[in-house]
Amino acid sequence: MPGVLPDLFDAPVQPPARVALGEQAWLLRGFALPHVEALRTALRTVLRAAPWRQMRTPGGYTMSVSTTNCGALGWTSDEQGYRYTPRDPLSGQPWPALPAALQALAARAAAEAGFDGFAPDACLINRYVPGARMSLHQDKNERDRTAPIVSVSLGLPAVFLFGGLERTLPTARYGLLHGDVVVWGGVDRMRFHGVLPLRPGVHPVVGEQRINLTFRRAGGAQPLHSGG
Ligand code: MD3
Ligand code: FE
Repeated sequence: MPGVLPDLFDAPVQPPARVALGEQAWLLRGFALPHVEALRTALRTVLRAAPWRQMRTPGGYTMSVSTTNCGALGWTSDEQGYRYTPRDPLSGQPWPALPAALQALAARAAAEAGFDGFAPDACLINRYVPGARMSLHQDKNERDRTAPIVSVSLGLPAVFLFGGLERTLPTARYGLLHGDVVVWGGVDRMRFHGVLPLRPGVHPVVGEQRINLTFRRAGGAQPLHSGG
């Protein structure tokens, strides 16, 4: 049977491109890889106006991740609580704009996962250095819970915890790699989730850090038929 064995052995062993995390939650492996340079360029522009800062929690802790935002609304936290604001509290200025190319990337990822017409108005950007983590939580400050959330990972790999609708339910673990995108909405929108402490390392493009961008609909529901 000439040909058969070479074909088999030559076939690259590809991990699946789409992993179902839940009924309405998808991991899209490498979905953002063609857009890494656009993401890094946009990030540099955002950081000039709204640099990294470590937010305080209402409980009096300082978060181990550093954070910034772009878009009409940005997520902030201080002793008063968690909320979305139209201005950066550090500068008093509106958050930097959400670049159209990033908004389009988030919308295409959402559509891949079955959420058509996603129009994010907020992009929360987290920076993890080795040891930084995010404890198990739900994302519940967004007004529009019908919209999904789209997450883009850059840089060092992280172990992501994917739990249930109650804090005490068991969690599954997934590695999130440079260029991976996660989309979750619908019945999976309110799942508890977190990130284990980042392991030290050097990513060839991004260096000694992991950056995660989450695109959200934080304000009211988008008007139906927006844009005609
Ligand atoms: C949530 N960020 O900013 S996003 C956050 O990697 C946040 O920085 C994490 O949680 C980060 O609020 C995780 C990835 C993610 C993936 C799947 C989920 C979050 C999810 C499924 C359900 C709920
Ligand atoms: Fe979250």
